[in-house]
Amino acid sequence: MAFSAEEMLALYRKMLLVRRMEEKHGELLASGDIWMMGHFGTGQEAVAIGITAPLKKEDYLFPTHRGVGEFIGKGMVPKDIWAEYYGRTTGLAKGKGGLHLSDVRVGLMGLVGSLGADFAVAVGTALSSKMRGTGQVTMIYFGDGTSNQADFHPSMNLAALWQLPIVFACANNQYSELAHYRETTSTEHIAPRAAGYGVPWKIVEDGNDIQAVYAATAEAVDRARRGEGPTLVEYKTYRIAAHFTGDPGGYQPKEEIEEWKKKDPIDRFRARIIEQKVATADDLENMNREVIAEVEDAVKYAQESPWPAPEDIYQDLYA
Ligand SMILES: Cc1ncc(C[n+]2csc(CCOP(=O)(O)OP(=O)(O)O)c2C)c(N)n1
Repeated sequence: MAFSAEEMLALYRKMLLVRRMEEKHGELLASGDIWMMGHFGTGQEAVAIGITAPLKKEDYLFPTHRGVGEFIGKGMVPKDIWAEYYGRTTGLAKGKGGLHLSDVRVGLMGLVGSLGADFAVAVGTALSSKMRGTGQVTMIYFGDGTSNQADFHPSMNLAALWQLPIVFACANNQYSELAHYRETTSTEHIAPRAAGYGVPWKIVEDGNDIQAVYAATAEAVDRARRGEGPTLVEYKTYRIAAHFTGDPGGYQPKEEIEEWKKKDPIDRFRARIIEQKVATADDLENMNREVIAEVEDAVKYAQESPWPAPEDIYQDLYA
């Protein structure tokens, strides 16, 4: 499977946008302009953009807390992200969602605070689309740490039993909060656990290669769409960023971080684009400038948006 030149550039632009969005978030936090903390996905952009690329707008995606990658990938636009981060009325949740972004117009279900609580909900949307015969696929994206949450298991079981159109997409970035994978997880890999439930699985050894991520995911999404049931795909990658913006670090060996910086998925994709003469370094620098301008405009939009009124707290309540 090879991308067309147009697809390569579109995916590269999305990866850049994710990186620039998160860098800007870090700057705004440092300057005190925003107080919404972030869990950046630096180094994981190939997974976030590669897994969302085979999805259609109407497919459901249950996202993670790790940055804005899959939100951008699924089609949420920067101004809607910033308006929510800034707590303004123009946010899609009118500023009440904050970090817990959602955009149901593009199939982005809400980011849950209690990790793993959405496995069963994702089985629910998959069951719903199967019963309604809509052809929609559900994808639930989660980290290696979250795969140890209890709901993972009954959800895999029911997804297999009912042959639901769902893809379990696990980014194994080797850390769960401040603990290394080996300190928290009994098995070498996550994906083979699927076999216990009769769910096909795959490991993408190089999760920093967007083409490898895309190819494995597209196969799983197609299977689901053909009505052939669930798949679990695990992507091996690395979190170059700290766990969250208040994390003092120190538990990831410096040499390990440096090694992974050399495998930066954006740098690698950029090199491939230039090598294949899809674009020149100058073209890509122009694209970078456009992306920075897009981020700046979106931030400005949020900064200039109105604050909610105190009485708005009583609006949109279920009870
Ligand atoms: C049920 C639950 N337990 C603990 C937390 C706190 N917490 C937030 S992020 C995180 C790490 C999750 O690790 P992983 O799933 O591997 O994703 P990563 O952060 O590495 O992207 C934890 C434990 C939480 N949000 N919910």
